[in-house]
Amino acid sequence: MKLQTLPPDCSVDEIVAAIGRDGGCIVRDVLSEDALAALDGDVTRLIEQTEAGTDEWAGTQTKRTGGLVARAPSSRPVVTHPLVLAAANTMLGGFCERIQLNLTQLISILPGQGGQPLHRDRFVWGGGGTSFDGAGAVPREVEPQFNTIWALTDFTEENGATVVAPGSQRWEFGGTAPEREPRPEELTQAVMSRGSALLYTGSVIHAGGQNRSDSARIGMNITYSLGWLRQEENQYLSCPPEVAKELEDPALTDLLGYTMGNFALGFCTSPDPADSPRSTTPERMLGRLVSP
Ligand SMILES: O=C(O)CCC(=O)C(=O)O
Ligand SMILES: [Fe+2]
Repeated sequence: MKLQTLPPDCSVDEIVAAIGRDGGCIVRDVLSEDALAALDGDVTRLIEQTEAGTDEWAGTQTKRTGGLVARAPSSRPVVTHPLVLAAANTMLGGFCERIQLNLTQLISILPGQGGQPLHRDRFVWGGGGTSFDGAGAVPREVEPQFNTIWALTDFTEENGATVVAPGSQRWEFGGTAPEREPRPEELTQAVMSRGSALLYTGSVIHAGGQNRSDSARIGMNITYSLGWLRQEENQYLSCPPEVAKELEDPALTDLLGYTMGNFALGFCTSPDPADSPRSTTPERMLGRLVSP
């Protein structure tokens, strides 16, 4: 069974329907040539500077490069892509008042890298280690995460296009439910052209593919989560206040977490002895709101 591939002008409803059914879908050719060229500039440099992983999970023939909002300005409009954000808000909005950026990571799978262990990304919030369980502290019925992998090279069967088990987001898991490993015929690969995106939930079973080709497969993994969960990539360290306050798009600053998650979630106090120690909001601390 294959994932549905939607055209770049598809609607949010089409995306949500496809993900509801299969756990993921591809939207083809979303990024313009200009956006891709800008990304190439940042990405090539950053990947060159990155060492390969040290364990089976990260991949010893895989380079993972994070902190993209601060270090790759070309990633910023991708993080705030309107179609993706609308789909993420639709799928997660029932479980939180505000979604947040969860992770930014270039994943460059080098020739010779074997397949990554199959998993549900939601396992990070507990429940199953690197297994398929992943219900953990977040109730099974609550979808904590909305994920994207943007193809910066073509994704092919040979070079390690993401492996997905369509429909596995609906399989029983968590609590006492037995883990079920997908059978080979239940797996497909997100074969897509450069500039396309794989969109998928935190509950669908998937993995990075094996690279049997002679060149790298480069994807940009950008994920979002419910605003009341701990972010997988610590955005306050990866994009600290002095960088965040210079960002042009307030929507991006909000996504990083420099805003209130709801009326009481995420307030703060200035560490500067010259400032008042009264509790305040991230917006005020970053100088985005000047009133008291
Ligand atoms: O690189 C990929 O295609 C998927 C990687 C992945 O699933 C992960 O690192 O959690
Ligand atoms: Fe994953």
